[in-house]
Amino acid sequence: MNVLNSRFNMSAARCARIIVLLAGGLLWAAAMTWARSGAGPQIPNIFAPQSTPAREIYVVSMFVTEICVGIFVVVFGLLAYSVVKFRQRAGDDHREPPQVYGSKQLELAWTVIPVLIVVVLFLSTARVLHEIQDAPPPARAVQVTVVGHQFWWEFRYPQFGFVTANELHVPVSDPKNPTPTYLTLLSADVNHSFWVPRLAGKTDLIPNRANHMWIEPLETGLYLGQCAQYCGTQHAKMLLRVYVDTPAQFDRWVQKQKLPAWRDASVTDGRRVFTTNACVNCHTVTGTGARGRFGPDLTHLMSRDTLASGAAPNNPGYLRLWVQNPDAIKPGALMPAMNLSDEDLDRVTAYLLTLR
Ligand code: HEC
Ligand SMILES: [Cu+2]
Repeated sequence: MNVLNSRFNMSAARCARIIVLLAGGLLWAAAMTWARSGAGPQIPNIFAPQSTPAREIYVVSMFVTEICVGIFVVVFGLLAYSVVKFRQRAGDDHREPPQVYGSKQLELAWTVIPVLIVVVLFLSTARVLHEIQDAPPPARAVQVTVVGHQFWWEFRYPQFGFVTANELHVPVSDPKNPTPTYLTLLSADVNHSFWVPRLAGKTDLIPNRANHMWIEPLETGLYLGQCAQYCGTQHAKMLLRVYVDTPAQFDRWVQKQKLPAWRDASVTDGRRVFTTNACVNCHTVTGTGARGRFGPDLTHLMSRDTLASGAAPNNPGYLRLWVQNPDAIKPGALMPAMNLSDEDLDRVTAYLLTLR
């Protein structure tokens, strides 16, 4: 019986060892693939922060990780040492080893050291929290009000007096002359969460409450993010795109956004389709009667690269498909299919395409 048992134990131990090795190998392969894909600038890689708050969070999290790895190495080292050193040997007398009770030194060591570690972790975290949450906006800061909607983002620029959607433009910040962007986060319906991993931590958008956060991107480019709080069926297609522009690009973009909608005489028919349908109840196009707020502002629709919060590229084909049947792109989106005739669909698409 005993022989059987020990044989069984040995094969179980071998199995466990193989499983651990396999799992380790898989983890390693996943980490390598992930690290390689993380090299692209567009991947929202939390290990490649590009903005002051994200960097501070990264530094403190690495510091915490280092301490934890240190603890792990010490504890595991001691454990491995004892397992090897005090293993069962041939000729052991099987007596209990000497027991140590009430050693002041030991008790003190394993109380004081962990307390010190926790104090260090607490203070370094509190410092970063304070630096991020209590940073006063400098005079040159850009202010943006972000309103979360099911399932898209509204961006208001109160300093410049215009509203846009889904694609946030901000200037790159020069540390010598910082131009961070301060965001006021509101919600029109349910909870959402603003998360662009390379720019800052995530902050929720909660109905009847204004939350605040800021970003200070230090390099130009496109940064991707995502609504990080489940908000309904199309939550997964509530993507965020932050374009970090040079100051000159940003100024040019702002000047363009401030203009009323472009009026093109060749699309009068399409404009009529738009203004005589319910589109105007949900969408704003400045300079026309359309003042709806339920859907994205369309005044400069064609200045955006994507449609419906990153759900599709903004090109004539997808634009027509969207107006014909939003569910084809984003099932459960809160824009109804408007049942336009094919001709009206062509006309209104031609009109939308002039909204540069
Ligand atoms: C009941 C309100 C409602 C009506 C009516 C409506 N829309 Fe929309 N529309 C929305 C909402 C909400 C969205 C955002 C959907 C999303 O991204 O989840 C949207 C998105 C859009 C977009 C994409 C905007 C962007 O920035 O990505 C276009 C273009 C558009 N609508 C055009 C139209 C046209 C043209 C009509 C009329 C034929 C129309 N809409 C009628 C609510 C409406
Ligand atoms: Cu959301």
